[in-house]
Amino acid sequence: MEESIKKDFIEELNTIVSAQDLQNLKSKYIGKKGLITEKIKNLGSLSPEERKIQGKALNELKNFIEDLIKGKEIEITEKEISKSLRKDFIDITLSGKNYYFGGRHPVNETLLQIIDIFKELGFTVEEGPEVELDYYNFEALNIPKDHPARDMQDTFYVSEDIVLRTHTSPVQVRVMEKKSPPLRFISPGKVYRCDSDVTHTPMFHQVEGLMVDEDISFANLKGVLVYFLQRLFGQIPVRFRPSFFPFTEPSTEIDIGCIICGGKGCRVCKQTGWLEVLGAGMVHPNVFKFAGYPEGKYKGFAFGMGVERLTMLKYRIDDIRLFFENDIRFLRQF
Ligand code: 2U9
Repeated sequence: MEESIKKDFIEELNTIVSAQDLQNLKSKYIGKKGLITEKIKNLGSLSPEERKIQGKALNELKNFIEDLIKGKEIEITEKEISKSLRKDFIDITLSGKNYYFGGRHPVNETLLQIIDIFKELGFTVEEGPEVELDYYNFEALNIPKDHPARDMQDTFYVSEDIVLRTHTSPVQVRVMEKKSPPLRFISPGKVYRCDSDVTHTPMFHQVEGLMVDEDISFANLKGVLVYFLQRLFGQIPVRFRPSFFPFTEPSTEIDIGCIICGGKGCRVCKQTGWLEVLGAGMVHPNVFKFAGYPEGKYKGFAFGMGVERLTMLKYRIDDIRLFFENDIRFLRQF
């Protein structure tokens, strides 16, 4: 009797490949209502001698079945593990994905370099509105109503007396209204002019600067600006040419030796050997008058530069519009 159960069990066990089927087989033989379990329950109806012999045989059979099921369990688990290892194989020798990191826009890079140099010289940074009163953009800078710099073609008018600032100079006027000298600061920011070609865009960035005290001279202007240019471009030659701005007197435009041809003459410097990089001058007495400073007490120098122009020279870029196209192939070069 026990021998034939044993034989059936082994035959069935050999066909089993899944954990679920093994569980079912286990229930069939040694589960709560299993074949062997039922037989053990029925032992009570036998005589004491028979019960002893049958009980021993059934117990041995139960242990035998339990051992084989445990063995099969291990076999199935191992098979399943190695199957999933094969399926989820990761080739750690493959090269990884490339991630591209964002970078600073070249104009911003130059702007931050300029700010750093002036900060080292003790200048602070001041900012102001881009939509500005005509008064701060023109009037207070000694540019009266009929001045050619106000030409409709250059200025974006928002209304009769409100403009998009054409330079960051109104920031200096606003600071002077609030603070008394000594003053030493720069005003970086966006400015707007109705102009567009390879060297002009309707919006560009300027850094202007102002230093005012009782005893400021053109020598201070020269010292600060030559030092600044040689920090930004290296040990290049610098020259000053006389010029005119309504808000400075005397006024000057400042050139550096052409960094493309080394001064020999090329297309970029229009064969002159020089590149114009800064405008500057001693603050006009009328500008101090508008700021409400006592007449004759203070002197100061001011300067201005276009950040896109300096960036174009530094990186030898020949079309200003490239800065605003946001072509990733262009931007990745910096
Ligand atoms: C105040 C007094 C004086 C600022 C100055 C320039 C000369 C100048 C140009 C450079 C290239 C503008 O970006 S650009 O086109 N700027 O030449 N700017 S002096 O003078 C001031 C400003 C504010 C109260």
